[in-house]
Amino acid sequence: MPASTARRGALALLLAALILFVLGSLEMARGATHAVAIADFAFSPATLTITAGDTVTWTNEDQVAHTATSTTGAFDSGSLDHGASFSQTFTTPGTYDYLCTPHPSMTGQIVVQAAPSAPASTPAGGQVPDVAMPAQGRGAGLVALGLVVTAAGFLLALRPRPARRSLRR
Ligand SMILES: [Cu+2]
Repeated sequence: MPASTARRGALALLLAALILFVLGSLEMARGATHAVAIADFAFSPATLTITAGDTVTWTNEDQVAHTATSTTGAFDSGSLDHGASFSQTFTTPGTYDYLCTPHPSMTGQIVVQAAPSAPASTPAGGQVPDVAMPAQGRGAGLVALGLVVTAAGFLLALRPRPARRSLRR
């Protein structure tokens, strides 16, 4: 019976869908990454507002070395040469002031806002807040792909197939 072949195909697709769902969920939980350029003896943007769980990556575009050093000891990039980067993930909401150790007049600020809890973040009107969340979007894309693969699995399982000689058992 070709039905067993179809069932195996559907199982394989279901497994693929499961993997996509898991990857998508992980991606959504991981948070976005934001870039801060260190250029012309300044941090750009000087103030960056992110969501808890997001990561900030500083990249030194100047020829001289700079640092991104928290004024409270929360993080320290150490000396960053031209082209070097430093990444820091912020999990605790708050305002994080930082400066460049060799050039203390270079200052910046990371504002970390609490991550909205999923159901509570949707206003009563049912509108999803219009916030750019690259990682969430990518994760949602994977979940959507998982849905499509699941649908394909069902179609494959339900589709009547002509008997095939070599696949018979
Ligand atoms: Cu500097």
